[in-house]
Amino acid sequence: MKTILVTGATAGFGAAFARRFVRDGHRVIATGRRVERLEALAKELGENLLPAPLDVTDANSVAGFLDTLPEAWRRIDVLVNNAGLALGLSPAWEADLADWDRMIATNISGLVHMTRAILPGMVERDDGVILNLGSVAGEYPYPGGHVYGGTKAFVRQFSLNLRADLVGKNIRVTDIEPGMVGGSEFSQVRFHGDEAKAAAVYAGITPLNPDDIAEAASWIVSLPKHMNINRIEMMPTCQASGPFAVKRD
Ligand code: NDP
Ligand code: 8X3
Repeated sequence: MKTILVTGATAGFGAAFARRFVRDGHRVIATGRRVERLEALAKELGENLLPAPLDVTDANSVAGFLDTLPEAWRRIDVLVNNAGLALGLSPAWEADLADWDRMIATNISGLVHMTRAILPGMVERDDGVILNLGSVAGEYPYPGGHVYGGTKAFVRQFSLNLRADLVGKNIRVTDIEPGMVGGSEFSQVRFHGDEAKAAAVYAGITPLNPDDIAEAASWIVSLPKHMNINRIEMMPTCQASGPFAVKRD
């Protein structure tokens, strides 16, 4: 049984990870800002789910987080840096700077601070797995992707650079890079609660769903210590990369 810390477990992938890991026989520390959702998850999953409210953008809370946990839950075997968001899809020159700042604070600073808080214990024990939620947006540009894609490119390179420091240790790092995934709150958040715009993203397609991503995470966590999956990129079959955009007169 591993102790798995999941950030952003109140919705989407994070809730699916919590359910899947508990089903796999592990125990999960579920974090996020919406406390009532964490409590509902604890009620659903029982004693192997510890609800622990945390805003990853609050550097002091992140730095002191381990000390707030019951003693028996402080040895983190797996860190899932899942909390993240996209905000807006308008062209860069019209984008809201506050949206850009919040994406950077959550997807980059939050993830980096969580990693810095948990990694020393893993190094001390020479044992651990870090799963970072990147995205195909970190690899393939698209209009309106500007800062969101930039944050996910950071997540990919940070993940690979962590491995460069950790070479030879039994600490594995994977960047999970999904394409379109429905059934989470990702698009509602991106469009600031506009349900019609969010629904239009998945109209007429069968996207991946959070359980598909949890399937990959479950597999990675189950692998032997000598195996590191550096990156795993996945898309629904209705999605593929396109040609370069060329503007002709
Ligand atoms: P959701 O919006 O459904 O879930 C996001 C989670 O992040 C929520 O639990 C939310 O919890 C949490 N969160 C957001 N901000 C903070 C914060 N400051 N502190 C703590 N938790 C926070 O999105 P998804 O499940 O779809 O996305 C999960 C991850 O996967 C993200 O990093 C996203 O970028 C990435 N991803 C998503 C894809 C998709 O198509 N859905 C594809 C590729 C990658 P709360 O609000 O309660 O704090
Ligand atoms: C989420 C996938 O294509 O909306 O990271 O950026 S996409």
